[in-house]
Amino acid sequence: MALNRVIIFVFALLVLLLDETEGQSARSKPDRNKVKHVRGDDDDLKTQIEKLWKEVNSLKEMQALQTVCLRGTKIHKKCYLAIEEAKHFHEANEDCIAQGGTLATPRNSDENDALMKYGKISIPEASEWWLGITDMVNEGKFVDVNGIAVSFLNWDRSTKQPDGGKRENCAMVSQKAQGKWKDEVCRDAKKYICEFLIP
Ligand SMILES: [Ca+2]
Repeated sequence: MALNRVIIFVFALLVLLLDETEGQSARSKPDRNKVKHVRGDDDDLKTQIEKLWKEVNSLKEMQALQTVCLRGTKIHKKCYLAIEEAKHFHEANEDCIAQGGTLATPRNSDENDALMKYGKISIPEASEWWLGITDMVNEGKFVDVNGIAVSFLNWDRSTKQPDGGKRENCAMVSQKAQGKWKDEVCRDAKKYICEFLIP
């Protein structure tokens, strides 16, 4: 498993670094410059260890999202995780990818309902949030973030959505419209929910 390999690599690196520092200390005569130098190395080592430790923890968290969904909510073999910070569509999409997922993309009305329910509880103050659906490449042809056409669409027909033409190319789900979708300017800042596929 990728995470295990990373952890083994990190510890092997730590052992090597420690070994090198100890070797240096043992060989050094205790003159002041050398002592200062070794202390400097110790500080570097400490910083590197802290950095590596943070990376291991973020990898663990990423793996947890994709396996047991510790944070967020598991629905229909997907883990949904609401993100409190409002972002442009592209930044939101990149953030989800960086965490090992994508922007939430409901594939049927069950998933859409589940997503709405979770959104209402986890980010109640947000009346709408981004979906991983856009028509920025071909106007009117809505695709997921991998560029694949989506068969389930849930536009708010009561307000004639999507109505933004070439100006609005990113889809969002609206709580006010009971889970129906609207197209919106992609540079608008909105909260969002990432989804992670889990077994
Ligand atoms: Ca459009």
